[in-house]
Amino acid sequence: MPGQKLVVKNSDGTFHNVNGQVHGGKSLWNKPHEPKGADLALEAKASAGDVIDIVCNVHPWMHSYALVQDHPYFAVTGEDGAFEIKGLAPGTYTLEAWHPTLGAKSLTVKIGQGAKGAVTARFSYKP
Ligand SMILES: [Cu+2]
Repeated sequence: MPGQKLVVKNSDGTFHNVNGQVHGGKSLWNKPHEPKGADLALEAKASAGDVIDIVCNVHPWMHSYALVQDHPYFAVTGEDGAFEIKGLAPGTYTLEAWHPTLGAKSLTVKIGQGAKGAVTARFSYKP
């Protein structure tokens, strides 16, 4: 969320760097992270809706994303694609599913009192 710090841990016995930038834009940080070093608490000067690309330049396969939201209702899917968002009041919501390559999908979801249900967002991909 805007103003929140991003904590990065390095429990590896290997040096990394933490290089973050707003997707396609400004650089936020490029910090060394010593093997088994202290946690880094990085201030993300980003706005709701921004996607932060976080890479390690030592190990190019290390790449993650942080999506900045102006509300606490979000989840990261598991390996099976499942997710859960708790604490929503009854109402109608827009659920946005985001994938770094396939983009975003928006779905309208109605939540009833005490309701628990399932919603599926499908992405298509043509190689
Ligand atoms: Cu690394």
